[in-house]
Amino acid sequence: MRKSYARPGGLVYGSDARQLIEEGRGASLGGLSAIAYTLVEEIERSGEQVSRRFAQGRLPRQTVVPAFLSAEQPLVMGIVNVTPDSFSDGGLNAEAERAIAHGLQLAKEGADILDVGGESTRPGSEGVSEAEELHRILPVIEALAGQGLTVSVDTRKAKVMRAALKAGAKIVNDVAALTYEPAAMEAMAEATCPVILMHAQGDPKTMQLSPHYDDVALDVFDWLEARIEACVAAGIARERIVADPGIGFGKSFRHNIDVLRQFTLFHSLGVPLLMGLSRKGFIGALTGEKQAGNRVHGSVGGAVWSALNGAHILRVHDVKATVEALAVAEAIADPDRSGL
Ligand code: 7PJ
Repeated sequence: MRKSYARPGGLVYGSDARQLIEEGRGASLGGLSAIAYTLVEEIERSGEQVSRRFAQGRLPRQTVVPAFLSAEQPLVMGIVNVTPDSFSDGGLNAEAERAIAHGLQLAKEGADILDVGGESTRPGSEGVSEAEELHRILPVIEALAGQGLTVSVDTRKAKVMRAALKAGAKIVNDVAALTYEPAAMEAMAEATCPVILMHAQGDPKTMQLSPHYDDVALDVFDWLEARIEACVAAGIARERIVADPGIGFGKSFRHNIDVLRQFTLFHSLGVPLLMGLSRKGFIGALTGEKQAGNRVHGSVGGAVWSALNGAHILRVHDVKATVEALAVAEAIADPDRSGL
């Protein structure tokens, strides 16, 4: 089967971007006002053959940025784990009280969204029961949403999604892209909130054993495209969907690098994009930092790369470091809009 893909390239920023768009020689990347693409890599895949060439062109579908996102710069989603076995903070947030305090701190540091999760999906981890997951996260969601903060819930389970929305969560973030159980899709079809669909190959327990792709970026693209179409067919409006290539979820070191290098490909999905690479294993492999909690500098490098490639949401542990780094990159790329 033959299939064509389009990956935006020749990226230009700030006033240069706006000028090129006005002159009709560039188009906005992912609907973001300060990034333009001037070229498109036309990728043709037929069986095992992949051909690529850069040309002047446009993507088939232009992303419309929904109201809950910014068309100017990426939103920072701060991670609030309520899992005793969470790998990156050593279970520090095991108790709701600590998680709430942590969430409030991240909000103070500039997080736009707080992603509350009660089930670890790190490689090799076992799932938790619905009851346990709810017991962990509901008090945290209630407290943070009660403070007027925007909360997303990181879960694969329908019951947890419904209960979290009732408790005040405004976004559902699902690392299984609504495939964990049919009821998850039904729950989201009945809701009206934004839904983040993340790609994974395999389940958390076994996904890192032997991940395989023909072409990782194209395969992940096809999978996300199919999930978006399935969700739309099930009654979830396209404007509610955010896509995420799922760094570290059934991907080798090289797979992760290839997905990040070609990240702009995913703008062809026509929906906003989330990037989550904070403190993940490939950052440790690149920096030599074995302790997940010490991978802040490498993670910030990856976050800035993602922002410059048009990510709409960055999911991070280290909010202060990320917000400061983004402020510098954004001010240089677009000083007029940064109020300088
Ligand atoms: C991700 C996630 C991610 C989205 C986790 C960890 C593992 N949700 N939940 N994207 N990762 N959307 O934080 O390292 O990359 S849990």
